[in-house]
Amino acid sequence: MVIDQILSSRKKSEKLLAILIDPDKVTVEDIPVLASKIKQSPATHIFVGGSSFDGHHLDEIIIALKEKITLPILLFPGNPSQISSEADGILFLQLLSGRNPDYLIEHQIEAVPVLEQTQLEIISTGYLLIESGSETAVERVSKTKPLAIDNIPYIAQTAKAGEFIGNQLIYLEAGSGAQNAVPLNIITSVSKRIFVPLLVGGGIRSKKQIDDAYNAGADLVVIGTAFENDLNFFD
Ligand code: 1GP
Repeated sequence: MVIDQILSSRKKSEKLLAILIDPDKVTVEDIPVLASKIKQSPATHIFVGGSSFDGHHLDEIIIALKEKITLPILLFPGNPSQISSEADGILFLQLLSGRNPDYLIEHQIEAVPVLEQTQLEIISTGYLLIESGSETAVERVSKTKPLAIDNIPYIAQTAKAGEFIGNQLIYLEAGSGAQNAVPLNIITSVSKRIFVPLLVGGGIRSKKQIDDAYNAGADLVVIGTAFENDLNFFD
């Protein structure tokens, strides 16, 4: 199980890295080159998903990836149309930072009949959108406001509530292509407060930022845009 691997890495203080592929921005023909670059990178996981993707060629993209790479592939869906039984698992997200019932429970209910037809490993993930300088796609699509960066106790408390609810992971998200990544003091406060693994992503553009996020307490860092814009990012 992917969650067991993540927990065991955390125990051993081994840091993890997910490359996020937005299926809206790639074609099946792009996958061989993309896959060989991922293979050369330090990535430990592949996430697939996007804020507004309609799911049209998702199976094909994942099948093409699996032909070339053995890394676990987790769905990171923006909506219930982004489910593919070809993946290994799904981050079953709850947007805890917002108060839009669609993203707190409605989409999750809608996804159940589809998920029941798959063997996907379902990983309950509390998802917290953090203020990052300007409006991001997640904010626009989910119609929710991010948590203010000056209210760290509230952010940590929200993450802890996610853990109490039963989330197996907590994800601090600045938003794809965010102007500013999640501040390091927020990563530290949240990581000290929770026992479940902490994922951090959004607006991370350099290897130093990745290391800083790890040192601040992130167990897994997610890189999307930086790799999308430069396939040699990890060279
Ligand atoms: C977005 O956290 C991910 O959901 C990755 O963000 O595209 O900015 O790397 P970037």
